[in-house]
Formats: sequence, C-alpha cells, structure tokens
Amino acid sequence: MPLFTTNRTDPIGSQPFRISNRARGSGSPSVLLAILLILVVGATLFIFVAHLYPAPAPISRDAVLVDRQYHLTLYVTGAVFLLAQLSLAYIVVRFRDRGQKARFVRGNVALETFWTSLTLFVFVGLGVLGRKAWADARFAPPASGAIQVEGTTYQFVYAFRYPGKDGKFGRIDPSLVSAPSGNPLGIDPNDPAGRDDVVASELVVPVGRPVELLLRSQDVVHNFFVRELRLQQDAMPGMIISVNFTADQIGEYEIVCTQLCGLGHYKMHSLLRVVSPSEFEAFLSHQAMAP
Ligand SMILES: [Cu+2]
Repeated sequence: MPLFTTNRTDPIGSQPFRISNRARGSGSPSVLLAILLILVVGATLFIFVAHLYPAPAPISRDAVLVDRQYHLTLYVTGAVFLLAQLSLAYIVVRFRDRGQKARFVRGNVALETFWTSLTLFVFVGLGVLGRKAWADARFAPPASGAIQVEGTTYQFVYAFRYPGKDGKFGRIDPSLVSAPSGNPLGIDPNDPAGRDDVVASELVVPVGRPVELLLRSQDVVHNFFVRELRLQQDAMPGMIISVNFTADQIGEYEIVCTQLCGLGHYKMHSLLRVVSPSEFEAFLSHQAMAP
C-alpha cells in the first residue's frame, strides 16, 4: 500500500501521482557520491603534493617569477577546489533524502553577491600579480647590452639570424625567399647591412646576457616555447613580435612549436644553446665563415 500520495496530477494521464516507499528515502547514493568526491579530492591532492610531474628547473629570473605566480595561483585555486568539493560531499550527505518533505529555497542574494565579488577579486588580483612576469618578457624595453636575434619560423623549421659585426639586420625581400638556393629568409644581397648577417638553425646565446628575440613567421602561426625559460610566444605572419629573456644557466634546452601548424608540426623543434661568452664569439665567427 502506498505510504505517500501527492495531490498533483500527471500532466499526460491526468491521474494522481503515487509515490511509493517515500518514507524510506533515497539517501544511499548520496553517501556513495560523497565517498567518490573525497577519493577524487584525495587523488588530485596526491598528484600535486607528490610532485609526480615536476617541471624542469627554471633558467632565468623571469622563469622564477612565472613559477612563483604559478604556485600562488595553484595554492589559491587548490584551496577553493578542496573547500568546494569537501563542502559538496558534506552537503550531499547532510541534506540527503531521508523521506522528509522537500523545502523550496529561492536562493540568497547576499551570499551570491559575496562569492561572485570574491571570485572576481581573486581572479583580477592574480592577474595583476602575474602582470610583472608577463610584461617583463614582452613589453619592457630590452635591457642595455641586449643582443638582438631574429627568429623566423616556417613549416617546419626555425631559422635564427644574428646581425653580424655591424649590428644591423639586412633588408628582407619575400620574393627572394628560397631555401634550396641557401636563402631561406630572403636576405637582399644588394643591402650591405645583410652581408655579414649570420643565419643558424639553432639559437645560441651567451649566458647571463639579455636577448631580444624578434619572432616572425613566413607562412602560418607557429610558436616559440622553451620550458626552462617558461617562455611561450606565437610567431604570426605579418608581425614582428619581440620577447626578452636572459638565460642564466649554461646548457642545451629544447625549443618546440606548440601551434598545430601542419602535417610536420610534430617534428618542428630546435635547440637553445646557452654558452659562455667566448664560445658565443667562436660560434658567430665560425658561422660567418661558413659558406
Ligand atoms: Cu610550427
């Protein structure tokens, strides 16, 4: 015999609803859901606390700033994640269906205003705090004594050009671009400033010296990403985008393209070689002498 009957009517059959076994409630799935939530929270916490996937060590001051900002964002959002998921687990158990009559609540305007403002404050605050790490690499003028290197991307290669002894890049003419004839960048041979330009397939920079990298693309959108510099910047056709960095650790670091730029995207990479000042000079003179 039914224990509970509503006086609402079935919209299709115009028959009264009959809800049987109402008094027993349907609370047990909510306990399972709470356990599942706690397991997910525990597993997520473990992945971060155990450092299962550590990032490679940073090699520049800006990379350290990016790491600091990343950790701050992670702590704040991690705390919100923990609080939200554990509160959810508590609430689904505490207010589970025990057969009691449901109570309709319209919401709470004061609470809604409070947590929306708090979310806005946290997001804008984190953005403002992270501005320095972002702006240092992109909008700050290059430091004094910075060396200029032009990085050109095209499917699926990087080419790095150094201005040579005169410190000036030669003119580039797109109609002269011809990789098979040894002029992949289209350097105009009639411009004297371009005669001593050095083009290399790897980016070689002296340790501790600021570098202004001018990124260009000849075809589609590519990207310049070095994990250890925590620096990732798109190269756009028709634009010259300048990024600054100073690598403080001698070593070899991979440069990868993180834009899906075509069929050969998977193999588009190069090397950042951070070397001593004398090795850098030797590299430049060796490249200059190469045919
Ligand atoms: Cu690419």
